[in-house]
Amino acid sequence: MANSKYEYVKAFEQPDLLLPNTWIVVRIDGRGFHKFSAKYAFEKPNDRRALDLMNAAAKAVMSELPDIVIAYGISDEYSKLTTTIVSTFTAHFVLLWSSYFPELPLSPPLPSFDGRAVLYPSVQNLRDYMSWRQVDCHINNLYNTTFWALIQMGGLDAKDAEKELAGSVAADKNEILFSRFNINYNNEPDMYKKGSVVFRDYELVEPGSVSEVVDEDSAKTMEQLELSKTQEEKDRKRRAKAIITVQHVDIIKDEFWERRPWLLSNKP
Ligand code: DGT
Ligand code: MG
Ligand code: MG
Ligand code: MG
Ligand code: MG
Repeated sequence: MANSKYEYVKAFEQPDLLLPNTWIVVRIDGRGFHKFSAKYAFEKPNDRRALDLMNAAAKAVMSELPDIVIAYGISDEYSKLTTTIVSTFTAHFVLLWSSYFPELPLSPPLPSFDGRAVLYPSVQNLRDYMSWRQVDCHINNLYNTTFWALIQMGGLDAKDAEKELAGSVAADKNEILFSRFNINYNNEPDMYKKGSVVFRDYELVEPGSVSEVVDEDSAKTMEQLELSKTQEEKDRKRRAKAIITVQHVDIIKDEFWERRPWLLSNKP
């Protein structure tokens, strides 16, 4: 293409580098979803359809981008590892909207998401990040469940409900739910209490076939490098074919990760 006097603007494109050997977390969050959820009258505090739609969009993104290892979602946010593109999520969210809200056609302002990439250099950092999101999910959901019970079942207005909960600890909220509204928080849906984890569940397809993970290329001959490239390609294909599952389980304890060694096995 011919040069033009305008071409200098290309120099403004700065390299946007992430670091090798780190876990890339891309956190996606609905923009202005406070208003958006009011516009479409999402049920409070949790709207099953809205959360199912978020999960469906996350699943679609993972099928399209096989490099993504795991995704975790709560409320209007979704955390994804590796080079996800927010727009893929948004595109699927919009495409799938009518399956979850058949009675409510979308109209402007349309849903959009912001995304930020954060690099975590160790498995411990990454696990702590995931734990942080799940703890947040628990704290927020216990608060919101109690807050909305006080309003919807207890007849309080928002201000009084907020006052009632000021300074309360988890045990107080459990007690309010149980003694006043006969709600045992433990019996609330796991999706609301624990959020949603999206990952490839190889156990469901080919048990035991995922253990050989390509190790560091550094000390290898060219031939071995060729081989590991093919292996990498194979891994990629297998990931693309694997079943993607959405589960509402504890990701803070070791058990989740120990049972699924393929999730964290290819980095230091
Ligand atoms: P932002 O992210 O700065 O653009 O602003 P927002 O308004 O998206 O705020 P954020 O992300 O801190 O909070 C998420 C909002 O979405 C919050 O107002 C609650 C709402 N939301 C998320 N999930 C549900 C749901 O299932 N039901 C209802 N009613 N609201 C929800
Ligand atoms: Mg935000
Ligand atoms: Mg938001
Ligand atoms: Mg949010
Ligand atoms: Mg491009």
